[in-house]
Amino acid sequence: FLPDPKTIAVVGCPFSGGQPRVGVDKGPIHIVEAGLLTQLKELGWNVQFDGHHQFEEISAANDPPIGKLKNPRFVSKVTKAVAQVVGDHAKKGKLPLTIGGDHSLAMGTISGTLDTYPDACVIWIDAHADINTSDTTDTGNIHGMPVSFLLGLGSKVPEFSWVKSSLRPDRIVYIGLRDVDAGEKRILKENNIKAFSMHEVDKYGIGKVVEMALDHVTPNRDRPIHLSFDVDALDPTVAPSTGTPVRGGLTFREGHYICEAIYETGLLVALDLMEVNPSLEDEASVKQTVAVGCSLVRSALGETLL
Ligand code: 5AB
Ligand code: MN
Ligand code: MN
Ligand code: MN
Repeated sequence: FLPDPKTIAVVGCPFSGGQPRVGVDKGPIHIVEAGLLTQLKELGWNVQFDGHHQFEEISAANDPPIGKLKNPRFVSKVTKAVAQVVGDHAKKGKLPLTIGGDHSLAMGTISGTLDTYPDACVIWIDAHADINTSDTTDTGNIHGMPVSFLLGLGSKVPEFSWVKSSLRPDRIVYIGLRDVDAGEKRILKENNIKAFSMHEVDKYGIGKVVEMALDHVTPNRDRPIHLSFDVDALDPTVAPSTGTPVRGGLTFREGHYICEAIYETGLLVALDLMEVNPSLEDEASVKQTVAVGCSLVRSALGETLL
């Protein structure tokens, strides 16, 4: 889908309004400072980086909850701008790499992808399903909801009416789930959404799971793929510095294998790396998590072991 010379447009999103823990907004700054852009150039990509995405804060005082949703105007404004930027890059034939920031940003990134490639499919790597609706959420944190907005589920929230809600339930697949709320389990079942939890990863092995996931969303291997990778899909021993760690996650190799296998399809058109929080845990953990984030991205963009 991408014309030569192949170009990555890096969109750094220092945004944390979709969840309560400070510091996840520093994720993209650390990842870029760790040298990711040079590493991608070494893989043969043209790399375009126009600086981290700038936005104006909306203070909590001016942004009271809408229903249960916290910081709704701020999240809406930032993710809408991100949708525009990602969509613009994609329409110019570039591969947008969005570095978060919290996972509410995926409302924007995937809206931008769907606007460009209406038949795109989504591969969502996460400990969580992020499919709470404005009705089912217990926390009100929007980083736990982007998928429901993209599928058009739950009560409509006018503030988010701009979100592309055209994603079909059979065009998304999950890998890595292990902390799914009761209401989310119901939504997954009711909408027949394919999900490979850590149970299936244990049972079948990651190679088979990725193959089954691809067979589900792109049986003929012809649809554009948007990969949204929440670093908390990895086990906390592998990626400790993230806001919502859950034990029993993907190993270092399982995470990288997913990225390598998706790159090999030649169908990847957009990539998100989300939820790295450099203010959590000790310095060594931060370094480790940032390094793992960079290497996941390299694997998804063509780095091979041999
Ligand atoms: B993340 C929880 N389901 O809705 C909620 O890290 C957690 O982007 C959401 O996957 C985790 O708040 C969101 C309890
Ligand atoms: Mn998560
Ligand atoms: Mn997530
Ligand atoms: Mn998280």
